[in-house]
Amino acid sequence: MARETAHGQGFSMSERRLSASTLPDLPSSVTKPAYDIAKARIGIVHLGLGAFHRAHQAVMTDTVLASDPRWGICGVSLKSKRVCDALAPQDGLYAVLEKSIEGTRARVVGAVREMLFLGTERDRLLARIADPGVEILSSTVTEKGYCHDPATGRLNFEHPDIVHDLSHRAEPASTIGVLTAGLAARRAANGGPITVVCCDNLPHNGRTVEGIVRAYAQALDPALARWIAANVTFPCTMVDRIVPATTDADIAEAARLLDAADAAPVVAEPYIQWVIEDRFAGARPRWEDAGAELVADVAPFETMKLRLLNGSHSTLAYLGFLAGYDFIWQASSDPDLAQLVEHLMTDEVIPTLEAPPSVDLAAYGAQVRERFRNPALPHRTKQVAMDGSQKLPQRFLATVRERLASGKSIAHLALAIAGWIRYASGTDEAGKPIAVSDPLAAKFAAIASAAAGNASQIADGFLDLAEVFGADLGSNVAFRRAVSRDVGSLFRDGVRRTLAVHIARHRP
Ligand code: CS2
Repeated sequence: MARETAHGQGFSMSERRLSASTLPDLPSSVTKPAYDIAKARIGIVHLGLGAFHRAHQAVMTDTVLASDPRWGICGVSLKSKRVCDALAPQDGLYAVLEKSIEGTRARVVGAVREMLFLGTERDRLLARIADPGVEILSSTVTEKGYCHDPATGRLNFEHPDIVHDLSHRAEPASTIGVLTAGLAARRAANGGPITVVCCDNLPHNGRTVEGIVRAYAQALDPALARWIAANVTFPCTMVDRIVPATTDADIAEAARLLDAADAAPVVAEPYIQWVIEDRFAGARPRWEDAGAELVADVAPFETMKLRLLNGSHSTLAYLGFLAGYDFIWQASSDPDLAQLVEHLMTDEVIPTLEAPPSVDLAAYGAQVRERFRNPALPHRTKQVAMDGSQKLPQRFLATVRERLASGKSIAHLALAIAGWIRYASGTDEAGKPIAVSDPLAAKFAAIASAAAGNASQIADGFLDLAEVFGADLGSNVAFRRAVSRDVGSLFRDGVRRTLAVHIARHRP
């Protein structure tokens, strides 16, 4: 008889499985929780039990639990039961496989002490958020999970999930609906103040989510909106760790390293960074003991990371995919793409940034480029390419606006954005369809089909998407001209030749 893993691979029932009872017998090479997992209490409710949370915040929280048992995590899956089902027989335990050229290191994390699936455990979830022992309500649901308009950062009241939630008030399904229902339950139970910690790559993520939640609560119940304003804080955070999707090969590697089956391991690079605005409504874990930075102002860290790391990541994803690369490390090792990313950082992005305290921006950029080249980390260009409509504004367009306002060149940024348009138009250079995964994918397909291969019409159709470019950039002639020219060249000459010409033109 076989059991399903989070990735659909079967395990035999006779195989030893990672769990509280097998934990003591794991090989000594595996790092284990430095505390008794049975004694940990729940102090954090986290929405979005995906790989990123388990490889990032849960790891730092695991370190804190060694000295403070208050901060166990109740991890919530909003859409699919698979991770809950995989973790339940393992008592919430899973391995983080840290991969570098030196090899793979395995650490078993015990921080996730409870798993809830919204579909069947809504009442337990609301009771958890209302519990005064819970001080933190955090989230990792990706950019699109907040149902906002990416160009303005405001709640999109026409989003189907928001329309649904406002008309099915007892059964919200979106992150914002569930989060607000949790806050309402806490208010009703007199659970006290609470801190909402967004850990997604949104610009000013705390402020943005605060605005979205308050707008939603106002539509639901103005008294609730007032309670939130008085009792809930939304610190901004910058989160950073590269976490590729787990594959069957990773599951097999975890089994080898643990000498026990793990149905839900996660894979990550060695690097990890978490910068948190110190603005908590109540008690908080001492995440600084695990290396997090608690600061008064996250903005310079966040802008640096979104524009230098994520902006370059997306550049490599779109142009790299078109050039035939499956993995980010391959695209980063391509000489022309590597030069483009270096120029993008040095000539166009860094001049817009304010360096965070004691950070050297050039050194940070060089370190990011080195992280991307980690050949042990099979991070797919296709994975980073997802949801471009939600990512472009904070990764490229804020930089574009600032540069245009001061009359500066945007040549590299324009090529990166053209790469997105070329990719999102839905066919590769051999004419094969690309499975474009994006909330606006249907719009992209309509633009491409109406343009019937005419590059300038395709560019126009994309640049008219106000939800991405806003009214200002959409009507900026210099911006449109620069991007359209590169879209034309990508269609006419292909990515290789476009890159070569671009690099030759910008050689110092
Ligand atoms: C990536 C990020 O998928 C993406 O869009 O750019 O997930 C990136 O790996 C993380 O932000 C790194 O911290």
